[in-house]
Amino acid sequence: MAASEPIFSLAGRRVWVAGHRGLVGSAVGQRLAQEDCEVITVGRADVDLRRQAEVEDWMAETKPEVVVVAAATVGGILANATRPAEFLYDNLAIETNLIEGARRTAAKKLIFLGSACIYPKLAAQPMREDAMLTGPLEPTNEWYAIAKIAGIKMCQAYRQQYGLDFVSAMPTNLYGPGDNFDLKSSHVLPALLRKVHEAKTAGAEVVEIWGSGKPLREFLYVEDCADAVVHLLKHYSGDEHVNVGSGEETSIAELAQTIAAVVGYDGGFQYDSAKPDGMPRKLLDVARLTAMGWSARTSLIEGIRLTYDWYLKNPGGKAV
Ligand code: GFB
Repeated sequence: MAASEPIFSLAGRRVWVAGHRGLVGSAVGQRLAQEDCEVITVGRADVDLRRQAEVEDWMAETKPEVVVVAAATVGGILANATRPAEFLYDNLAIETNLIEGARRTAAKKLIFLGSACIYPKLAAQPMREDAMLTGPLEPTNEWYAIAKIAGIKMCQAYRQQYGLDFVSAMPTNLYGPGDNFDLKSSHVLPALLRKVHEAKTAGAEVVEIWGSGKPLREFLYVEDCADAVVHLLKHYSGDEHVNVGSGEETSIAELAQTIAAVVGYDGGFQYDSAKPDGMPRKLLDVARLTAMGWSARTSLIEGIRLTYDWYLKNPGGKAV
């Protein structure tokens, strides 16, 4: 479907991308370079986003007109399950500081980025936006989910009480250049890319996969996500959060095969049942975003190729 006329113009606006060094934030910054706006950022050493006074002072000084809340403490299933306090505290602090800061400085627009883990563990699939808060959460990521649900509710409350144009987008599992390849804290896609690459290089015959390999996940290339964020900034204003996904799913076992094909690894896989599976299935219903004239462009295999190219040029997955 073709996009309608924008309802919000970024032209000439000062846009703060909070979390500009992260996976999504850096892609959003690059995507915004194509728009006629000024992107502003601040490093962690100058402003700790968990400290309200530091955030409010910086915002009072720079007065961003548009705020992209891409800053968050994130990680894969193990990081989420083993660092519950950090995932809850950091994310609640960051979002409350940024949303309240945007109110104080009268920002014209704010977009809050959440995650598909806000939906109940056993939500009907594909998951529609109205499935939020209809059942118990997946225990491995409930802390992160609670923080992200609070962020959505804050945007709704600020719209209601102050009439501010604050919206929320819920991306599915993201991956791409600049991802975290640290095996203890990363998500599955970069983890398997690294493990398969290292197995190929070492001539190893087996790569270990956590869990049963049966869970289904939807993956979205991060540059597509950044494009959707800009689309929503320009085309969306409303209370309800909007799902951002590719609309396609794959099992973890199939993902491993696809990664093996891209890397050129012909060894086997072994499943570690001591590790958690997490959500059995996590596919977003993207009908609302599609109706707004946006859909994903990058196929999973193409996105994995682009990510692998980046990984090879950035040893260990650290940007050089
Ligand atoms: O990507 P992932 O860590 O997060 O794991 P979730 C997805 C699936 O891949 C799980 C399996 O079933 C993992 O057990 N998996 C297999 C692996 N091998 C590996 C591996 O080597 N590393 C990792 N990390 N997984 C997270 C949430 O859930 O998704 C967050 O914890 C957030 O809150 C994020 O929502 C997007 O998709 O299970």
